[in-house]
Amino acid sequence: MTDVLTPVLSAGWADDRAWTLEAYTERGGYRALGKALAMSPADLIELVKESGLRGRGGAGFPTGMKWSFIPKDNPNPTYLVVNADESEPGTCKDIPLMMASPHTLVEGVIIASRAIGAEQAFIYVRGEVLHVVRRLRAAVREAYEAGHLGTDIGGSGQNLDLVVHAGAGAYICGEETALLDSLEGRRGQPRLRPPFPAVAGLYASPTVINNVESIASVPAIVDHGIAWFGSMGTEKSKGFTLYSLSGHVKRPGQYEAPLGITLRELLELGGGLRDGSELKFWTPGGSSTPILTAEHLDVPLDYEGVGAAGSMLGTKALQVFDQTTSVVRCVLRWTEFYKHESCGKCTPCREGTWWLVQVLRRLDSGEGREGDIELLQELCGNILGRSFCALGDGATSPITSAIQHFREEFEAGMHTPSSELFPPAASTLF
Ligand code: L3W
Ligand code: SF4
Repeated sequence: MTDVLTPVLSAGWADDRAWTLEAYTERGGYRALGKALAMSPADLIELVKESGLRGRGGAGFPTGMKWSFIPKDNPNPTYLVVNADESEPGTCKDIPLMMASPHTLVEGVIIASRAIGAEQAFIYVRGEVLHVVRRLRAAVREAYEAGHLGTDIGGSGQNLDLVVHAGAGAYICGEETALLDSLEGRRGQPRLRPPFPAVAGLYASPTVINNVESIASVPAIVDHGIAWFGSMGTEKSKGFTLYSLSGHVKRPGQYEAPLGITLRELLELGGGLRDGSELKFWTPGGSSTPILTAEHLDVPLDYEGVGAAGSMLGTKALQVFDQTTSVVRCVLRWTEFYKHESCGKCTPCREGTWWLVQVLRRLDSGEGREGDIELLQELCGNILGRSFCALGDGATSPITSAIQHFREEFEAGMHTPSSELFPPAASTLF
């Protein structure tokens, strides 16, 4: 096994009152800010570009490159928006990070804002998690009082105001342009791209939107340098990251490790599968990424490795299911989620997810019809690539991949209910 745990973001999470400014400063917090304030914005962008940091929200887009898209001569203000609308099923890394060490994010926000020339930043938090909103607001208050936010930060001439905004609780508001609509006070629905937010985002002004973990990774890179960051991970997927391990495992939780670690290694860290469990299938990055099986235990969990295995690294939410789990029932649960969360803007996703649920429900209850598997595939084919945003595409991933790996379970759904094949009492999850 590689030298696995690399606690950087999660360092100090267990400390007494880890979330306070005092505790954060004691463990080296805001040292990177001092270094960043002594650097020019252009040098900061170059540093993050060269570090190879890629977006941790799902797409893996190079963070420094995104920052460099901000136009130099735009007369409008530039904004930084942190996407803290963590809602992808199985994904639970940003919330613990913000709860345990909100100042890591605040420090990252200040550094990123300096890099892109923003004097106003927002953290858009998922509406249901008011405890996170309170924790962040307390950290922002402390940062203002310490002179890390406000005017002339650290005597550098840098100004920054930071607002923590609570959404109303909708998965679609994690889509970056829907998030902007919501932040502007409208119903959150995706916008046409291009223009990308870097050109016309919040209030039609240049806007960088980054995931919580991406921004929170920046202070450590500034503090320790790009050689240190690049010493972890793989050639194209550099650094450390938070993997959310859940399901039929002994010790579910957040595991911070280099990109490129395998599920086999992470399971070892998590104490293995529960007694009596055998790995049946798993998601590498939440339910929007095609499922994988026991065959893929040694796939490197980086953007390239998971891609080559036919899936996506996504949010690195590793949901692990054992032999007691009905694939059909699990996929139905996920599809009900997508149907519920579909914003309704485009027909393939709005209508398609509804029909997918109808077909999956009858397969789950053992009342599937001849041709239902082909019908599911056809419906998915009409959603994938024809929807307005990634939610529609993501809704098809679990279905098409589950049919690919476990077709016989869908065939069984034409005569036998899932509950008979996989009695719920035998499973600890459903
Ligand atoms: C300027 C260009 N900017 C791309 C920017 C773009 C965005 C970033 C990535 O979806 C994935 C999705 C979910 N000029 C640009 C440009 N950009 N070209 O780069 O863009 P993109 O389109 O590759 O992805 P996305 O729209 O950000 C995210 C997957 O993540 N996912 C879901 C995650 C859900 C959460 C959550 O609940 N919070 O994170 C899981 O796998 O399916 O594929 O910033 O503007 N030419
Ligand atoms: Fe809305 Fe779904 Fe269309 Fe996205 S794909 S715009 S969520 S209806």
